[in-house]
Amino acid sequence: MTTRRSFLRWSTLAVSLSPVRSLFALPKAAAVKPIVVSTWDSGLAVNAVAWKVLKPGGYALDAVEESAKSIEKEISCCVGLGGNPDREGHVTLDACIMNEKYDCGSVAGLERILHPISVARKVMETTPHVMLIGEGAQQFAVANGFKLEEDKLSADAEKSYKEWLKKSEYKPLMNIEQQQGKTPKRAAGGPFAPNQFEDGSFNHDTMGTVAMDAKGRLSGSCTTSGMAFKMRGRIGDSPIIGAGLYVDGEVGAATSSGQGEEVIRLGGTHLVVEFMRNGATPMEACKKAVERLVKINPKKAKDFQVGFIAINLQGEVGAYSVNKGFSYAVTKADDGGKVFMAESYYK
Ligand code: SD4
Repeated sequence: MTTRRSFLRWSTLAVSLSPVRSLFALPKAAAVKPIVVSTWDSGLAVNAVAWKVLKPGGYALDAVEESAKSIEKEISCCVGLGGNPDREGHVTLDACIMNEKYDCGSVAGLERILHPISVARKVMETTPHVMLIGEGAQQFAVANGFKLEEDKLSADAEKSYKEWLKKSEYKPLMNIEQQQGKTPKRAAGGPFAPNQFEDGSFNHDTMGTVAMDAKGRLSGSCTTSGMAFKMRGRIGDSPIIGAGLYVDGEVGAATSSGQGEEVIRLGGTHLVVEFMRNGATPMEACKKAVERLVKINPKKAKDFQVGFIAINLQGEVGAYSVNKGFSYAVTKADDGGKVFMAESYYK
């Protein structure tokens, strides 16, 4: 039994040993930086754009904006105006951005604007608000010089929308390749997301990017056209700070992709960052957040996909998903980048 006296004896000893321990403590490994991590195989091409900013010493915030823009303008892809529409045929975009000082900006349900991520940054830098939606967001964009694009679906989106209209069934089985029974075009580094399938159809993808620059400043961005054939007005996790993206300059950054509703009710990326604050590595933090998600969804979790990626101030990387098939790209130290398959709760 520990008596008060023996406790005091041990604690005194521990205190007196601590300078000795710190004398022999291993020096902390230098942080890996700059570094950039993005969701999906298509994250590799996106990282390359961020790297052009990070390598010469640029700001992580500029890097994650530029990288998001590079995929938003990829009209044959599923982020940005080329993406699938809502069930009434409108493409509505969600995006947010955040830096290491808790500055953040977001737009949701934005139509006919090519770069929602840059509008989100404008909201962050020039307004007293964090989030603008729909018509107001579009008005703000136009007032700030963003061009109003034509109201038109991309050829791919038009094809899948017509196909979808035949049954009009909303069934987002995202990235669970086994269930879809289709082969993904997994062209690492290519412009296509892994859930564009050989037959040309695709489900939605979100580009989430987290980066740390050479000065150790963290930032993140998240951009998407949201779930294919969603209800008009539906907003997912991607533009919601703390759900689709969270950055804490003292801890780390995280972003997510997948079924937005599930991420929102978990407060997903904020949770990942809080796990890191309490000592978890990015990998452990992503895993713990996914475990929590499964715990609150014991019956449903097998049928939806959510994946988290995270980095911390040491430049350690983590990723974990509910179901198989969530990939992510890591670029650091001028290594050209690499795509990894995240571990998943259901194997
Ligand atoms: C959403 N999280 O709108 C987004 C969709 C997504 O891969 O991530 N797709 O809910």
